[in-house]
Amino acid sequence: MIKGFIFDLDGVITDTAELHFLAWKALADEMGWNFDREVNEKLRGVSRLDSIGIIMDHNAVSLPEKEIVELATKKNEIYVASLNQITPEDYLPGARELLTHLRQEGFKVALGSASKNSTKVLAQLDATKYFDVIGDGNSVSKSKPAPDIFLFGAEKLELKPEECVVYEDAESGVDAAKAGGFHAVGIGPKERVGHADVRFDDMKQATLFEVKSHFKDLF
Ligand code: B16
Ligand code: MG
Repeated sequence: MIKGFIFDLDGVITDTAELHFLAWKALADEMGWNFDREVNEKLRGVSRLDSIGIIMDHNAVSLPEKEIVELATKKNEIYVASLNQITPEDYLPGARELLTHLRQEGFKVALGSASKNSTKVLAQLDATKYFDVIGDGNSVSKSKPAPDIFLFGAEKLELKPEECVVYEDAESGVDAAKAGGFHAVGIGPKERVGHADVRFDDMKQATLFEVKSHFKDLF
């Protein structure tokens, strides 16, 4: 029986990818590093420190650990300042409707994001009220594709993985959901999330009705 839903944040509830891009771009420009939207796409769902690692690899740069952490912190300050521009108008189309529907139907709901800034993003969206549990980059140490963040959410919801549906837009996020034994809903193109149990192009299509139709024996 499916009793709960666990949502990734960036790319599922709202699109913070553009703000991450602008913050990484500001840092990269300052450092004289090459960074574009194609490289930014590789950072989808990836933790902050792993992200700077990908950007440095792209530029064939290596630095001492302390300096890497300082630069990632600098990017984060730029990013966090930019979060003030997020408003309740900035849900991805369909996301608020789904969260409202799940509340009405009495499902348990958790967040399962890699971001350490998720509470700020949820507050800006006025979305905190939709979640029983917040699991984010501060909750576990192993990031996706490890299943830890979703296992954390399920445990706090007092549900087993097979009782939960995970919504993810990142390849590593779908890997994490499957590794944990969750039912995975992929949001995005086949090349990225085609390995999910069911895939939709966007959140507008990923309604409770559609998900129930797909997993019909489990509801
Ligand atoms: P922070 P998600 C991820 O969010 C983003 O997709 C990824 O680009 C970012 O690096 C990561 O959060 C960490 O974010 O720097 O705020 O801790 O998709 O897991 O909700
Ligand atoms: Mg995501």
